Amino acid sequence: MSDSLVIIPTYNEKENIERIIRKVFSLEKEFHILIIEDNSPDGTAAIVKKLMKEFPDRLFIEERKGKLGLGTAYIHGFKWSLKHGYGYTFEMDADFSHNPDDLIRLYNACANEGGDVAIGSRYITGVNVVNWPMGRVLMSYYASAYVRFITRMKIRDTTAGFKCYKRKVLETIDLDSVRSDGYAFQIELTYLAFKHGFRVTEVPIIFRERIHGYSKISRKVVREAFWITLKCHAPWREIWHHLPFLFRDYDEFVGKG
Ligand SMILES: Nc1nc2c(ncn2[C@@H]2O[C@H](COP(=O)(O)OP(=O)(O)OP(=O)(O)O)[C@@H](O)[C@H]2O)c(=O)[nH]1
Ligand SMILES: [Mg+2]
Repeated sequence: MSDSLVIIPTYNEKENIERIIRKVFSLEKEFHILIIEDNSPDGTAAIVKKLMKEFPDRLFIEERKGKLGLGTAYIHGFKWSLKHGYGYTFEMDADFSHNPDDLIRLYNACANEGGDVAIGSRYITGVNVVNWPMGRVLMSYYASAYVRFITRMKIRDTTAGFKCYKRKVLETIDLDSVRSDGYAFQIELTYLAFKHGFRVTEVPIIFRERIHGYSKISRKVVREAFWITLKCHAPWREIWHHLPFLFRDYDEFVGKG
């Protein structure tokens, strides 16, 4: 039995999925993997199921009917992890943007160095992003600066999707209240941990653009991140209640809550 579960959401990752699974299982620490598969048309699920025969007690899959988004995929995975008794739950992309070797550093940050949430951070020592177009680097960097400004969290990389959560964090957060997706989901979860007084630490990582497969990020995901950040911090909520015409997207992405 391992104390650590790595959740990997997948949508059309047939070029990456087998390699990433084998890489995680080759690490010196034992990790289990849960794939949250959204009925990828490219047959990702079949590859996972074939590998489950080779790794019956370490590799698991949860299949959903269609592409339901990253946020709900992780919430589903978090609940699964709590139910199955894991002490440490990780978020990781399937596309090798996150180096699986860094799982051990994230684990140590929580298990041995006092963190409750560990974030694999691109922006601690300058900008550690390889092969991203400049526009994307700037967007991500300034998105984090924006989130820092609004929420007052002292975190350099707030949209990162490479993370470790201690069990007590996922037990404390009301997972059913989280409704955001994509980057906003990462911001919201980090903010909720911070608000509950958990210690959020950052571990420097190098992030690489995917080589195989294609990106699923959309413009909606970016806009949503903007609104969810405002929603996180109450004084700003007051301001936008008085300017409804400026925030036409609010209801669509955040709702009235
Ligand atoms: N289950 C599930 N997984 C998803 C969904 N959208 C994206 N993913 C997975 O989430 C991870 C991150 O998605 P990416 O498309 O790489 O998004 P990104 O990293 O912001 O974009 P790139 O940097 O261009 O790769 C990958 O493992 C995807 O397969 C979804 O709707 N459902
Ligand atoms: Mg990616």
